[in-house]
Amino acid sequence: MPEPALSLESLLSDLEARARERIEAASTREELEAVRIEALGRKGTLAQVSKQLGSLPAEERARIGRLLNAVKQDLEQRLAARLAEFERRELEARLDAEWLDLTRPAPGPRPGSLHPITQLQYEIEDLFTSLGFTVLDGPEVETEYHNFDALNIPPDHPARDVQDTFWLVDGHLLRTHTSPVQVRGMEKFRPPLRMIAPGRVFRNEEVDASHEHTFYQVEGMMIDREVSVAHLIYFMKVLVNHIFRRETEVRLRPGYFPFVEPGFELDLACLVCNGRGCPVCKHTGWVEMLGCGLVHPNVLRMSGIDPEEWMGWAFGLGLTRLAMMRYGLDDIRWFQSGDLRFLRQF
Ligand code: FA5
Repeated sequence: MPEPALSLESLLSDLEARARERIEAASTREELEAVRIEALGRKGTLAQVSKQLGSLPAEERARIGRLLNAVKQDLEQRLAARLAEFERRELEARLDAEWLDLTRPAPGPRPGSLHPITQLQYEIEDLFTSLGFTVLDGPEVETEYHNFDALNIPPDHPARDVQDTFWLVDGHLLRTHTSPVQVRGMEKFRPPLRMIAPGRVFRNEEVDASHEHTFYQVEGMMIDREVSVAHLIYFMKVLVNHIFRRETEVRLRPGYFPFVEPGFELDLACLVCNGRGCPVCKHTGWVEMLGCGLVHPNVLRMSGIDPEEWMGWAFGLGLTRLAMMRYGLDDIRWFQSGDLRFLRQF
């Protein structure tokens, strides 16, 4: 009869030793849980031993029973201690990963910024006001007279077709350029006159990488007694060098605008591809930046200025195009995309 008790005793101590070893060796909660189920579960090894107690004599049953309880308690304590250790380590790892510096200021709302075109416009305004120019504003919904007639573009003039116009039902139009502000400036102020007029213009034309239907221009005009093409070129150079803060390659070529004579177009070496050719410059290496020239005597006369006494130069700069070159942007449509990923860069 003592046989089974002895073998149960040694079985228990074997079970305990093995379970202790596995508890120590467990490296995850899952491994620990597997040991618990195997040793202490309803069908576990201790439960199997417990079933055999009934066949022992009363005294032995009590002794082995106490031993069994002691082993059970010991394993339960070891499992709980190991589990607590895992939990502590997991918590430490989480605290490390989710570390918060409570002394830092709260992030708060992200500050906004001016649109890149507005920033460039303000820079140009600052430059020209420092050179004695006044900044003028004009309406976006214009009369046909100010947009065309007063600029020496009569109704049947082919130049009207060049700038595809959005007409309104009441006979007004969305201005196709900022040149009508020249006319308004001449009507309001007497010469000598130095003015610039930044603003939004509209053209009913196909949109592509370098053409928008709605874009920005800056008009500039100077009227005085002794004004020449040399002045005009000087101011254009000052403008380009100021914006790009370095010598930038430009070319001047003859251009036709009914409101100037002679007329020129100024191109900028494409800064998107550095002149190698890309969709922005239509693979020419040059981007058309502005039109300019000496104000036509008819334009002066129509605004009540005597062309025998006064002369002037004027330019109309593509501000949106200039912004593209400034930021090396390969598509003009970004500016009006409303895409915050784009806008947050400025
Ligand atoms: C004019 O608008 C004339 N009013 C400029 C002028 C003023 C000439 C005073 C002489 C004296 P033009 O249509 O070329 O000219 O446009 C001027 C500039 O606007 C162009 O050089 C170009 O930089 C820009 N531009 C023209 N069309 C577009 C467009 N669809 N999208 C973006 N920029 C454009």
